[in-house]
Amino acid sequence: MNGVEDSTRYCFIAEWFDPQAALVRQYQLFFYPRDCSIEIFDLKTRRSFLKKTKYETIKGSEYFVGNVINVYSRQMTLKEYGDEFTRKALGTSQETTFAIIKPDAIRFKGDILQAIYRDGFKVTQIQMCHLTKEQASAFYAEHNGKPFFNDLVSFMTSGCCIALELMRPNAVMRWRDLLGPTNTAQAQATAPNSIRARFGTDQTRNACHGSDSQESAQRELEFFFPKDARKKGPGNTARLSGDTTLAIVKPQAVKDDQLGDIVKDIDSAGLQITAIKSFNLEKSDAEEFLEVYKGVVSEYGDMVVEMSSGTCVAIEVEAPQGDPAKFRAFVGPADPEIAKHLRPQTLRAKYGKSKVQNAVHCTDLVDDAPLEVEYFFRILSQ
Ligand code: 3AN
Repeated sequence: MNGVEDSTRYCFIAEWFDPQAALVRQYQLFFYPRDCSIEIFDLKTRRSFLKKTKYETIKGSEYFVGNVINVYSRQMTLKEYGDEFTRKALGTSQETTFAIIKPDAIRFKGDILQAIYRDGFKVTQIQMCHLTKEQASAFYAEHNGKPFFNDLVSFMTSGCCIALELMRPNAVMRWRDLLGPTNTAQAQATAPNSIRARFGTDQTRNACHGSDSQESAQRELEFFFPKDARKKGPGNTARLSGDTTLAIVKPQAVKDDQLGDIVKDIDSAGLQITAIKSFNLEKSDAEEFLEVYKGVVSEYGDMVVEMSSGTCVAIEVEAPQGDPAKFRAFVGPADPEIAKHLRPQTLRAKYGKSKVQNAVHCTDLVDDAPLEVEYFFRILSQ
């Protein structure tokens, strides 16, 4: 949204689930980039819901269709563009595409996520899955009958993969460019910096998938990340076996493009990531999840606001030597300032900004690890 004219006004249709009335309310939400102000109308009552107010907590880059924004603790989903002007102005600059990190490249997930961010993409949804034969066959239905189909399906079901929604201007084309040619050997010859050249093996085991058009992207996104909550995409890979612990890359760190660096650090430390999934927490979910800190930590209220202020990414990690406390030590002291002095190699020392925006939440009490993992990967995932 650079170079906007003074009078520019973007319009979105936004929804908010009103817990008191137990219904979804619809709004017209205006965003004025010049002074970062917003204005909201209730579409049903035709009344002003929020007068034009400067609201710098939400950055211009957060206004895109599909995103969840936090307006004075109300979590609003931007459902669609509210007028043609906004659709034209933002529709192409905020194009989305679909990507998969395939089973052969799962060990390079940190490097691949870093390459994705370096190329100016945002990761707007992510989930680690283990496809069934039926799911892989349905996803690649267009190749059914081709000589490589069976090999492709058995490869895609041979291990975990990571499904991604990526966003940036011209996302479909740009991701295809970054991927390089389908055949890894050709990619190495003609596009040595491409992802397939760097991380692929051959024609089928070629590190990543990318949609070939905007239509395919929308269809493939719907397959993995259905918009209608009642539809089910492939499930997550959480073990929920009592020997894992939880890390959450918090909304501020996701917005600051630190997800790739954090995943890379966890992998490089030899820790085993067993599940990954993005979430947008309601304030009530964040309150419930963080309840153990209520009345104990003075930042509780701010922690709730931060946790529900945008997309966060939950990561299930195998507890090192069966001990969640060892993972907590890797994440570091809660206060990044203290972490920088005492444990400069920890995640919070490297990526944290403040006690509340400390990049990563991890399970504090050893006994709570299975409960926290369950909260995200079973209860919230239902
Ligand atoms: P791309 O992913 O480059 O768009 P598609 O959509 O034509 O390629 O094919 C889907 C996947 O099928 C490829 N990513 C690759 O893994 C596999 N594949 C395509 N063509 C062949 C082939 N000739 N031999 C073996 N595998 C292939």
